[in-house]
Amino acid sequence: MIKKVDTLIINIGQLLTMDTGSNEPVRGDALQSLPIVEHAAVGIMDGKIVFAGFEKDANTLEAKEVIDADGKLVTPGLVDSHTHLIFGGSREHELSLKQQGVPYLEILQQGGGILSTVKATREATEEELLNKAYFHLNRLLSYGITTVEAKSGYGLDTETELKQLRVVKKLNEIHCIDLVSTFLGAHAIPPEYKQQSEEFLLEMENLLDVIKEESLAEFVDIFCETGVFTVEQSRRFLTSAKRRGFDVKIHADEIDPLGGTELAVELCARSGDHLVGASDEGIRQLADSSTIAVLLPGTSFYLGKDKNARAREMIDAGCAVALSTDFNPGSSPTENLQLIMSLAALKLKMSPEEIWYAVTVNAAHAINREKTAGKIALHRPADLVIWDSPNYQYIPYHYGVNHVNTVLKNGHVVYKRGQ
Ligand code: IZC
Ligand code: ZN
Repeated sequence: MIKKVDTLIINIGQLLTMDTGSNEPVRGDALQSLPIVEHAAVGIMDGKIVFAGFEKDANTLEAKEVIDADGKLVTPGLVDSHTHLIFGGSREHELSLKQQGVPYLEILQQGGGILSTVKATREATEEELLNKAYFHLNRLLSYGITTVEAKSGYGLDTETELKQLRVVKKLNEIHCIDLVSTFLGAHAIPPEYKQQSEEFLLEMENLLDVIKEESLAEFVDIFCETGVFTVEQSRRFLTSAKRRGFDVKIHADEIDPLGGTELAVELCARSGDHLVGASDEGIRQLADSSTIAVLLPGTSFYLGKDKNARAREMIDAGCAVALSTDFNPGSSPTENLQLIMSLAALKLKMSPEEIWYAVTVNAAHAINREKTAGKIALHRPADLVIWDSPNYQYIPYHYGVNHVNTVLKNGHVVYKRGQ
């Protein structure tokens, strides 16, 4: 019997469905193999996947539009689970400080770093922030990313934090990328609260109710770091957020090993992010938990650190690992998640299979989108990428360039190379 579809993608050399048949994050032995169909086709109807399998089994499908993938690799749209997308200004002036060896946290202590972006973000209008973030979203899309988490955290006052969160909400309405919003009001201590971190945290805590009421964020995050917020402050702040029904995330053990990894597990956080200084005990606990380890090797690279997150030990212990750009104007100014995949191979010693799980299925889990993003499977949104590549190993191997040929979001072509 003939079945009508809107779009049929034919002549797919390798189809990486990432459809493991389970709705759990992928860890342990399951990371060794990928669900691949060779000589495949994908059928799309009303923006959803209605067929994904061998091309020879697709001959009952009659399509309005046929896309010839020319033997290329097709995968789910990538998921970027940790970005600081909404910001004013930029920080290229800090590059020479970095070259002189001034540490990231010292630049912050001197009123630069995050606080320089806070100044620019406070000065920007909502429309300016929207236009700027829209530009970066287009670039993320061009790199094959169809779902993006976006944090606030460059306002550090009631008005500007809400302004940033409203921009995320608006972008989610007007841009084809799906956005997931995170409130990171506890990102740094602003100058007007110097030496008064408790009072500042109280102001941010008071914002939680309005953020909930207006559905401005799904997650609450905190920068648990030397000179920023302690483990005890992070525990209190995030517990208060959980009580109000938010899911939580933590910038944990990014620079100094404070025990943020253990706190993420204790609070059943959806993710612990960075984890460069995670202790042996932290890794052991993480492996036994549902918390996703979101690793950001672009940040270690950009900050010139020799030390990276111990991805091999985490994966070998049984942790569920995701990878993300950490796109932000200070410690990781890049929208290129493919470059992060290369760094994960070269610096974190992750295998291509582990890397693909980390930018699809596990990244979707890190932001509570495991039911809609990160897999090509029946009834799911047709978010897919056709790559200028013969196989999946090629993407982390050939580094620093964009391999995307075509991106489809909800079944529509939204990006094509050279157009
Ligand atoms: O703007 O520096 N680590 N927050 C915590 C960042 C990096 C973003 C920034
Ligand atoms: Zn971050």
